[in-house]
Amino acid sequence: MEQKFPADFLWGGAIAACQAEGAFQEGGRGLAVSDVSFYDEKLDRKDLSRHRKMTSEDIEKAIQDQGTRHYPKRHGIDFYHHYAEDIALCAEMGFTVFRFSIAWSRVFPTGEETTPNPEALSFYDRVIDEIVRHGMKPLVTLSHFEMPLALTENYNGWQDRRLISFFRHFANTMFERYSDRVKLWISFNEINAGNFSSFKSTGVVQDRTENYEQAVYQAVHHQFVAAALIKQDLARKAPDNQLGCMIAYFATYPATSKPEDVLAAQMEDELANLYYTDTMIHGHYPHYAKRIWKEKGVHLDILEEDRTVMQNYPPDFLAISYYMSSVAAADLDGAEETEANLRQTLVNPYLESSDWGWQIDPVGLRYSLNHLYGRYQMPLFIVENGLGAEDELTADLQVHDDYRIHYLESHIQAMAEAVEDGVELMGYTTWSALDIISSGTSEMSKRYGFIYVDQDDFGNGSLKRYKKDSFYWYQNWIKGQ
Ligand code: BGP
Repeated sequence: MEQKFPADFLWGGAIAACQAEGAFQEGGRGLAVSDVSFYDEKLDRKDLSRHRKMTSEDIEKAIQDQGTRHYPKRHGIDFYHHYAEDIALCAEMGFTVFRFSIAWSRVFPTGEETTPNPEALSFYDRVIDEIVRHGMKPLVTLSHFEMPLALTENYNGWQDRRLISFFRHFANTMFERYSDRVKLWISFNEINAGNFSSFKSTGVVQDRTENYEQAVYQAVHHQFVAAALIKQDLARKAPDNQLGCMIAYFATYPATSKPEDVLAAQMEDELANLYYTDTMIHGHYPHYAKRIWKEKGVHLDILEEDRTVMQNYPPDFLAISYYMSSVAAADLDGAEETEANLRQTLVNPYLESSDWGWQIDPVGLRYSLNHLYGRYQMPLFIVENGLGAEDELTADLQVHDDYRIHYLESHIQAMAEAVEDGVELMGYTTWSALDIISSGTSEMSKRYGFIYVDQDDFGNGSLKRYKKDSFYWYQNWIKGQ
């Protein structure tokens, strides 16, 4: 590939604390919502529906569990102790940006403390200093599906307006401590996950509320307000910093050219994606929101002060994760549905799928970037894109992941086309820099990294890191930029 990107384009990779850090009972960390996700060896990789719901019973069982189930996200890949080695490996690939998240429950174990945990502050000092020392820019996600479990137990998560002040205190503590070295921030990872993985993203437990839709939409409203408030705070504290908003973007195609299917695709795009970005970037709810609320029986509690801060403090950039595209139809009439993806969708007969049923669509990435840039005229940043696959470590300790190289090449090619189309793109952090625990299924065997980590789905292994073929491919690609 000959594509050239702007000289200041950022190349890198991403991880998340709840999938990589581990050390869940070390350094003063409190339990996070991710700590109750267990690995289910009977899981159906092509049906995430079971994993999207978390019941009070599951939570209690996880808290009381004395070893009947395995909770991989509590251990991650032990980034907590391997961070220097892992960051050095990323620097060796030539990364100019490294995306990671700060575990809220490590800094504020119950989410309600006023004083932050000093061991957490010094841990993230060390991580950030390593990243900067290696000449990479830190890109920090403040909330990546890892909020303190206590906030779920005591408030049913973001359903309660008091989460805004708890989160604001956490964000400002981070800005005060790190905004001299961290210049790029993301408020909420995939804020639209509030609707497709509500517990992970908002801490709302379905069986603890009468009207689940109401609870979830209200929770997301509180997150919109919190994102605007911390943008106001950051602008005052560190005007040279940038705060982005983020969604998982699902390019949505009509199943046929039947007008009803085209309308269905437009409405699915609004419901799944644009409801979030329109609200955060335009600073107010879009025209179609009222109909969505009416049809779902939702009556949001919106204060005047909410409207004011949302209108006055939009984000600086729009970050997206992009893995797949989806298909919508006015009526299913025999269309094949799949629960494999992050969201329920129809199968696209023109696309190949990963072993987990995620529909691979690089053209959809170019479509998505043009669609979003055309709508917002705001700099975009692809902060997740990658292929989950069951990699094999050979006897001579190699991983021949040419399928991942092909996936990434085709998506980078699509990005280059979008840049040529005139889209302003800040950078690209692949998911994931190293093999880490899967967000949706808690598998270790669903690998995304350039670096193979020796660990199985039950946490057995040496945790040794091995460079895959894609490590050298990406190193060479970045060198050529
Ligand atoms: C996104 C999350 C990431 C990442 C990705 C891949 O929703 O932001 O944390 O995990 O999904 O999903 P999975 O790990 O389930 O394959």
